[in-house]
Amino acid sequence: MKHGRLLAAAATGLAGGSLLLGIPAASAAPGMDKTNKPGMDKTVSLQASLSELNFSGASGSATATVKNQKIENIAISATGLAPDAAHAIHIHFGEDARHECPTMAEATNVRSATDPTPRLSTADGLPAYGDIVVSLTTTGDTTPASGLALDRFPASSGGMLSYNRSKIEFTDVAGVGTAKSIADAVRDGEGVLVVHGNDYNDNDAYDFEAAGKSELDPALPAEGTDPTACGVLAAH
Ligand SMILES: [Cu+2]
Repeated sequence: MKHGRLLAAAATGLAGGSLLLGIPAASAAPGMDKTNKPGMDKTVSLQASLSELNFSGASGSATATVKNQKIENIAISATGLAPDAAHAIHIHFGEDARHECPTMAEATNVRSATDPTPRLSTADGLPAYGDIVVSLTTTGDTTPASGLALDRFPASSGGMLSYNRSKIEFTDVAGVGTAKSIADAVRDGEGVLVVHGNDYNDNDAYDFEAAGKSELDPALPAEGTDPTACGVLAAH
């Protein structure tokens, strides 16, 4: 099974990939938001509308409730994804990021020598959305360390995916901020939801033929890690 082998590679390639995602931030100062006085119950409902990246045709929506330093619940539904494949999904944030989705104008790659279609890697999007701060896995760890654990991310079925998980704690992320500062930023609408995974050559597998190796982990195909949909989590 092609997928099975990819999943195993993803699990072993995890540590190296997440290291490469780290971008040193200038500072990790605690949030100075006046609305976040100590002792106040800080609960915010967030929504995101997911739009395609990499010409994927994917779209979707997400809702999340964030209370203090915890995601009480997050629900995501998306369609038009690479069918029957695992899709890494993260909340990204960076103090110096623009807190928005990248555009294809920021792509620094093409798919291949024979297919010059612009290709936006995960790294290409970092100035827009920042680092991984939460990995939206289906089970177990949800920290950035699980960012490439494709065996624990939801898989699409016929290109459709739905995800729901409760009680996810924000954690301190080296080079990004403390759990509190990251939770504050996400409640303030600075978190960006990114869904990854494209089947550029429509052969029903993440392979190295279409776009080569992932910049995050050379053991993974870029197809498995390039962003496919994105939306800013904002209050409503
Ligand atoms: Cu991501």
